Amino acid sequence: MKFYGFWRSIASFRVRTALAYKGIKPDEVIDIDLLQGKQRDEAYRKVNPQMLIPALFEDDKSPMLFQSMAIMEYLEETRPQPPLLPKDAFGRARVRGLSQIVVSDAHPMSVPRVRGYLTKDLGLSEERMLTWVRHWQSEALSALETHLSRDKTTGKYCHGDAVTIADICLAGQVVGSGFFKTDMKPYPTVMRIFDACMVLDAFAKSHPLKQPGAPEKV
Ligand SMILES: N[C@@H](CCC(=O)N[C@@H](CS)C(=O)NCC(=O)O)C(=O)O
Repeated sequence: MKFYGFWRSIASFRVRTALAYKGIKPDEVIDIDLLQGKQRDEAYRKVNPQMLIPALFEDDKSPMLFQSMAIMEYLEETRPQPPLLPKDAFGRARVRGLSQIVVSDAHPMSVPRVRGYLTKDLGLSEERMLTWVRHWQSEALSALETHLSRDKTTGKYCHGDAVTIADICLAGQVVGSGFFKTDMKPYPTVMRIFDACMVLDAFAKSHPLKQPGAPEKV
């Protein structure tokens, strides 16, 4: 298995955590340095035409797997134990819905290509761009907090007492929000679940700041 990622990438953190949770260790991990814009190099464009990480290859003959949600679902289908989705359809829909608040609605607002477009193409100051990022992060965190604090299906983790893809997405949202110094005080349920996740080995060792080349803090 070959995994393309980068320490700072929250989408890579999601897939890295799912791999670790399922006890899968890629044979090869290739860093695509987002801070140097390496995702746009011709060599990586040939791997993933969208010029985004993560990407995963099962083996030399497998197709390129792309988009973190699709990759996590692929891992769940091919390695069902330990599960990352509930058994019932309502539960799976809730877990996917919580995940999509992060993956579809919030995360895209803060990725390098969007931040670069806001500052370089549209001329926003760094401060205004950060206000944009924090705004969309707060919207997602607020939606997660409301869901998680009012739903009876919330348990130790986002859905009951077993880790799911929603917890992986929540953890990425919290770590990503930390990178941009978004205020986390209004989200106690999100933070309670984050803390419960981060004591688990799969989450702790997959943390962006625990990866080779990462700084001690950002
Ligand atoms: N929806 C995608 C998002 C992938 C994504 O945006 N990855 C970021 C890093 S977290 C990236 O490669 N950004 C490069 C860029 O914005 O130029 C997924 O979940 O995999």
